[in-house]
This record gives sequence, C-alpha cells and structure tokens, in this order.
Amino acid sequence: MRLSADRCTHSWRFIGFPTAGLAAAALLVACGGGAERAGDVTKGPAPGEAVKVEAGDNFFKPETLKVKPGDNIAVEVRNTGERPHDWTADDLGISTGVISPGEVFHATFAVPENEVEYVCTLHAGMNGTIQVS
Ligand SMILES: [Cu+2]
Repeated sequence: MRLSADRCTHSWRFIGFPTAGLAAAALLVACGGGAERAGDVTKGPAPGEAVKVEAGDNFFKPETLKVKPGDNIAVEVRNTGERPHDWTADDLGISTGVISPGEVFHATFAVPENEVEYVCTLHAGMNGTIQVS
C-alpha cells in the first residue's frame, strides 16, 4: 500500500491498529506527523510544582488545566495511552513534540492572561484548555 502525503496526515485511520501500533508509530514519524518540540520543554517529570495532565487514547485528562496568573508554570504531560501523542499550545508557541507511550515531558512557560487552547496535533478532537483564574 502506498501512502500519499495526504493520507499520512490521517494515518491512524488508514493503518490497522492497535495491533499494528508500533508499525503505525514508525510510519507516523516517517511521515513527519506531529509537532516539533518548541518552547521550554524538557523530557521527564517537572522538578517542582506542576500542573499534571495525562495524554490517553485519544483524550487529555483533565481537559481543563486551571492555573493562576503570576509566575511561570510547568505543565507535566504523561502519555498513559498506547499511541504517541503531543501537547501543543500554538498561542503560546509551545509543543512537547511527540511523546511516546509511557514517556513524560514538561513544558515551562509564563502563565497567559487569557484562556488558551491546547491540542494533540496527531489526533483531531484531542484537545483542552488552560484556564486562567
Ligand atoms: Cu494524540
């Protein structure tokens, strides 16, 4: 089966899974799927206080991340699913890049003034908000 570029962006729907999860993951990388890492992002758990969010298949839990205005905040993203995910807040210019199952990344940034949306760029409908209050 040949994959056109267009198909690559929708590869999860065209490639058998979850039994072929590993092969599909390799294809995703080969296709350049997912966001590049951007912003202040580090692999591993946050060293200090953090807002924690799980990336499952295919949802974030919790979807709403509540933060207080003020200093910097760390968001710790753990992939508890069986597929790769990322955590991307375009308005903040931040993306963890692809997080493999079982991996943890944390992103540190200044708390925005207003609510910001975040998404997983690999899975349509996998999103949430950072709520500032
Ligand atoms: Cu995802």
